[in-house]
Amino acid sequence: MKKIKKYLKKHLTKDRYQHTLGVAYTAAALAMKYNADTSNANLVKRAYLAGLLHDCAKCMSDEKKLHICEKNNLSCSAMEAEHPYLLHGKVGAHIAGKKFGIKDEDILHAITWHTTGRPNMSLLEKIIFIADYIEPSRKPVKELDLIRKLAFEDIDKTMEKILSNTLKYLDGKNAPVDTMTQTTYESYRKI
Ligand code: DGI
Ligand code: FE
Ligand code: FE
Repeated sequence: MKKIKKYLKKHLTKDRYQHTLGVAYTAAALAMKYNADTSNANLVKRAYLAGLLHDCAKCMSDEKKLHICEKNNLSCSAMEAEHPYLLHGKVGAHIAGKKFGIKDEDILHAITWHTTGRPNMSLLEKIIFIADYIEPSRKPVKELDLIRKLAFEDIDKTMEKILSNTLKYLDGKNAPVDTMTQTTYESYRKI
């Protein structure tokens, strides 16, 4: 954990590091809430660790992200090549595995999919996706207080709400939507 924090302090801006700690603690709190039957071993600690690492590649240059994908045979869609910030999850998971020896697939998936989500997410994947959106230092967005409350009441409804808001936000900016973000939204709308 010390090595990870040292790396993050070095490679992230101050604000991004602050956000990272917020996501780690928020994810741990959500894990406490949703691991009621304690069937998911060490969920709180794993959520904290995934939260710490989720944006570890966020402050890397686009060139470097693309270079890491190319060198390590990580798939890169046309959309991702054109908007390399969409790759920070995938590259982050790669760093978590290679540099920090994380082998827990669920943690690696949670890091990989934290920006777009994906259908049929695991509990840990949903926790990281949601914690990323609601952590205390996240800049206020529409209905954030409502979403923060909902996050501790109904995890799938929260997924739907966040995805719907993200799509509206992207539409308002005329930003291109990754097919996975759209597909994930459709899947949670049906639940
Ligand atoms: O890295 P963070 O800022 O903490 O959070 P994030 O990894 O969830 O990235 C958030 C941004 O990603 C937010 O501005 C919305 C954007 N995003 C999510 N899905 C898509 C997307 N941007 C585009 N262009 N297309 C998407 O499908
Ligand atoms: Fe991110
Ligand atoms: Fe984040």
